[in-house]
Amino acid sequence: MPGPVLVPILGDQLTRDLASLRGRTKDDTVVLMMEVWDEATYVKHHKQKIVLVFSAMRHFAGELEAAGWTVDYVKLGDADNAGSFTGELARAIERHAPRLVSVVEAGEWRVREDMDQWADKFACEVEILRDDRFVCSQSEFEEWARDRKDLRMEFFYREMRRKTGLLMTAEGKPEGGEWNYDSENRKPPKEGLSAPERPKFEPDAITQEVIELVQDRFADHFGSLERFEWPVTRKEAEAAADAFFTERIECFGPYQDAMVAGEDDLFHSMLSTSINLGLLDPLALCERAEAAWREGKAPLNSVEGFIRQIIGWREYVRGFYWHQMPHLQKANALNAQRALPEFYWTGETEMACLADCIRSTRDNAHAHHIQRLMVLGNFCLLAGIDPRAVQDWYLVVYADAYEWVELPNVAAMILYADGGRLASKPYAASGNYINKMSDYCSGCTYSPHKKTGEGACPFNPLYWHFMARHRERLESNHRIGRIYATWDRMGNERQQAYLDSAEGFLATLTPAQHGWARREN
Ligand code: FAD
Ligand code: DLZ
Ligand code: SF4
Repeated sequence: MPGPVLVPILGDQLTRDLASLRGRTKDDTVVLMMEVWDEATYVKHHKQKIVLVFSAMRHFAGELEAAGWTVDYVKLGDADNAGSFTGELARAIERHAPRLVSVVEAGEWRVREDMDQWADKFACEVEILRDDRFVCSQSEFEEWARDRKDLRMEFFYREMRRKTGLLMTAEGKPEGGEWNYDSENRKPPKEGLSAPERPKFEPDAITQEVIELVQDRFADHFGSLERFEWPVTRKEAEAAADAFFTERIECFGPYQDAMVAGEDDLFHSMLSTSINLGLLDPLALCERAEAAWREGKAPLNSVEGFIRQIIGWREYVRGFYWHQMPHLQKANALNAQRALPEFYWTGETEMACLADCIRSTRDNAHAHHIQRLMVLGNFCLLAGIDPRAVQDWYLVVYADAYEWVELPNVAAMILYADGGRLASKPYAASGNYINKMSDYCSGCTYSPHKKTGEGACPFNPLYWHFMARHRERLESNHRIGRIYATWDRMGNERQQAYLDSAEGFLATLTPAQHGWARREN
């Protein structure tokens, strides 16, 4: 009798519509799910991320079993757990003598490199299937990127709109006449701006068991486990999506870039953890957003903004990741060498904006996009923090972090470490931007209006320090080069005051002491 088909399902592939399950028969298939030490520790993930992934895996395995599938589930604490996907697959092959191993390609380079060895390593046949949960295949992205010097998201996004038909007229034009409604978005927060509370999901017995495991085995990892409120099943994720589409999408567009102290979610969907795990289908979410607009339940600027984040940015960074790997991990076009400051782990800084973003990161394993980009990221860019240290930090601290999405956002979007393949200019900003888009500055020791010296917002001198040290590279950039006319007009004394203030501030930074960094293989 030929053996069954063995279908390994990784922790971020939690959907019954996975290519490796589709078309399989239940009596001829063994699903393999593995909690392994390697994945839980290749960086010291935030405790909530480990709880999220293990709990979602355990719930998904239970749902498959209830639907009649045979699931071989290896828990972290099982005796003889080999600690790695390859080691666990070897043991499962011994147990089940499968005729075929059928797996969907891993999202991350690190895991895919291991997976590519499986066919040679094991005696049975191994097939690696394309992950068709993404709208754009890698070959399509490569085709689009071929011969393009700059890989701008906006043009890629228009291709995805045409491909999916989302927000397109019968004549093939963008609905409303524009591809993008950013001019109606990007509103600063009104005084007292606050959003309806999103649904919070109480840990059930399965999640509670994982929380105890994480408290026991991962006590030295970053982050708080006081609250754990993430959806861990498809049903919960759908309830989270329902709440977004009924209560928050209307203001999503206008306040996409706003920041309010203590308002950790604002009008963001908070769906990235569920989308990345496989609990929600990204295209179905976009279709739902479009339907809300067509039914008059949500404005076009919000709906277009949401769809752009998903079939634009999300698809684009994934294509960019595979297009630029493995060298993207080491890219450092601006030669940034400074150590990450200790306060990125402790939140102990007098800069109110950074303190609030780090608090939210620690408490929720989440910060919203503009906090990641224009506060946390902007600081690392201006201060010249080593990209590897910044990458590791972002990979550790967010519950939605996987390298395929984290790395392009960090290396290329915030740090310009790719030299401008992704962004047409560095996202560099002074305190003025943060003051305009948030209420942080009113509660800060520093003043955004003071440019240099005691009490000046550190982003102000750091901004000019950054511009001055990268003049050679940036002066010819048509989107930012004009800033040097302002710098030149300042005269030596003022310029020196900026540079001295920045140097003085940088000298106060304590380098991170913790051993949070990526484990060396
Ligand atoms: P919303 O604001 O509601 O947006 C809707 C969806 O669009 C998100 O759920 C997400 O799937 C997608 N999206 C939005 N922006 C991006 C983007 N820039 N790249 C890819 N997808 C996007 N997102 C991750 O999923 N994992 C990461 O590790 C991650 N790291 C980031 C690091 C940096 C430096 C920056 C600037 C952004 C990063 N993002 C990452 C993108 C974005 O910040 C998060 O997707 C978003 O904050 C998740 O919250 P939300 O679901 O409420 O998003
Ligand atoms: C993030 C994560 C963690 C912490 N642990 C596991 C695990 O033990 N088993 C598993 O299958 N997946 C885990 N994941 C998600 C994987 O890291 C993710 O599937 C791969 O990185 C994708 O390449
Ligand atoms: Fe942040 Fe500067 Fe505003 Fe303080 S003054 S909150 S450091 S931008």
